[in-house]
Amino acid sequence: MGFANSEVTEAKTRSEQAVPVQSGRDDADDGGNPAPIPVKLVVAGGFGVGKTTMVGAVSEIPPLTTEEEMTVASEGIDDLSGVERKETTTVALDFGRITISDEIVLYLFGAPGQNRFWPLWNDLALGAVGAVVLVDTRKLQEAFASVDFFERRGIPFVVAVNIFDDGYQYEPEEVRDALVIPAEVPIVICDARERELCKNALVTLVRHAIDRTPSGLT
Ligand SMILES: Nc1nc2c(ncn2[C@@H]2O[C@H](COP(=O)(O)OP(=O)(O)O)[C@@H](O)[C@H]2O)c(=O)[nH]1
Ligand SMILES: [Mg+2]
Repeated sequence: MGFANSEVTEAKTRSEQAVPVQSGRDDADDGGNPAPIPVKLVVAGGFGVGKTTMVGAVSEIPPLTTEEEMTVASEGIDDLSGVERKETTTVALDFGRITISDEIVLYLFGAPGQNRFWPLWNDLALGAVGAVVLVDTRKLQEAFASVDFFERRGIPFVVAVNIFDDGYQYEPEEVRDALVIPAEVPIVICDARERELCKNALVTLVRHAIDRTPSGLT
């Protein structure tokens, strides 16, 4: 929602240039097994929805995160409603890695949620096979921009509803209706702190992306 036309045009041009992630299959480890395919995924969503938490929960390497203490400088700029206990904020991105099979290793890029970082999202989306849009049901409306971003660029995405303790627990189909998510887009219930639930969201995304690609990822 609310993207300037010029930005959308530029992003479309860029995504047309994006080279689908392939690669690696010719490389072999010492045992002669093909190297896993690297797959780039983006973890997106509004400010404080749990992106950094998710990347940290699933990453098998220490997640690279560019968190900074929030300062008074962000007062009145970053919307802290619903995330009053949040003390740090991602100023560039989160990065993590998770191997989901012998054949596929996922590289996760957590996007910074504040509106002022939108220009960075275009670069993060380059070459991405898909995205997880994390949703906080207490602030559903904040998901619209992320959903819109990936829809406009034709990047496959899944919606992961991050359950917060004080949030109303909607059924996935209620979230689909509220956010006008197309029927083919998977919606999963998640807890960004739980590795297995996050992994499930990522596997669901990879399957969805493969389904959407006529020749699959290989
Ligand atoms: N109760 C609950 N808290 C969460 C969950 N995910 C994240 N949090 C907390 O919400 C705050 C914001 O999360 P963070 O990952 O920094 O959000 P980001 O801005 O999207 O990267 C942190 O204090 C997290 O500990 C969740 O699934 N449940
Ligand atoms: Mg963050």
